[in-house]
Amino acid sequence: MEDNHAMIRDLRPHRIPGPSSRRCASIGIAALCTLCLLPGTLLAQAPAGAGAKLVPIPIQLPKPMFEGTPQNLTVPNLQKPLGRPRDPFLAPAGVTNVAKGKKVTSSDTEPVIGEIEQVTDGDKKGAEGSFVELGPGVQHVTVDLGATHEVFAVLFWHFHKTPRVYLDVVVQLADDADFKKNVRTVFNNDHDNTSGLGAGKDMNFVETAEGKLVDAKGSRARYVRVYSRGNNANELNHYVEVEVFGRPAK
Ligand SMILES: [Ca+2]
Ligand SMILES: [Ca+2]
Repeated sequence: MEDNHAMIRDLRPHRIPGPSSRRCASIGIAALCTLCLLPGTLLAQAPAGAGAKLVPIPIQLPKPMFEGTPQNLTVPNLQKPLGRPRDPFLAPAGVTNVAKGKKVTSSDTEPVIGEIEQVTDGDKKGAEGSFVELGPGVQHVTVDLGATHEVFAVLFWHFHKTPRVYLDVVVQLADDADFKKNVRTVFNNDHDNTSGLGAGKDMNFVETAEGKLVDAKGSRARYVRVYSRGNNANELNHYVEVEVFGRPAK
């Protein structure tokens, strides 16, 4: 009997942490449950149209004109080159470049070199003869998609013969050719509002054969406009190509 009492006494201290251990276990289970809920939470935050099959947009890149990371570019707020190919950009299956061959207008009606039609002619080569040169200062090109489209991405090449940074780049979508109706800015790196379109928070970037891809998030628009204000090498503005990945709006 005495041995049994001794055993019970010995057991008592061990019982005390019991409930606390169970509390710990409960907290642990609660934490696990919270973790289990997280994927559901993330799904709830997925963009509208979730469930539709997303595939990489069919980008065809031109041949690079230079290799490696550009050096000695003294441009503020400059995005560090990725050092590897850009990740695929996903959009609903069937989204294509709807800008190809479409009508283009420009703030410069008499380009210094080339023709404004070159902006959507499908030629994306970096060589001489494959870009249009617009005058100095703030200039833009506007692509008319011909009808309202769901726009998922705007991809453009100013110039990629040598590494360059074009200044005060702004990309806008609108319902009308004059950019008065339902204007939306999807990219703006004019951080000090030099061009008067509003101050933007996007970073400056080095032009390469990959072009600059801007997420337009499926916005509905007929007109796509890209602004710039010269580049780090001269005051002129250039365009090799502007592509708009989208599909006709239903
Ligand atoms: Ca072109
Ligand atoms: Ca500026």
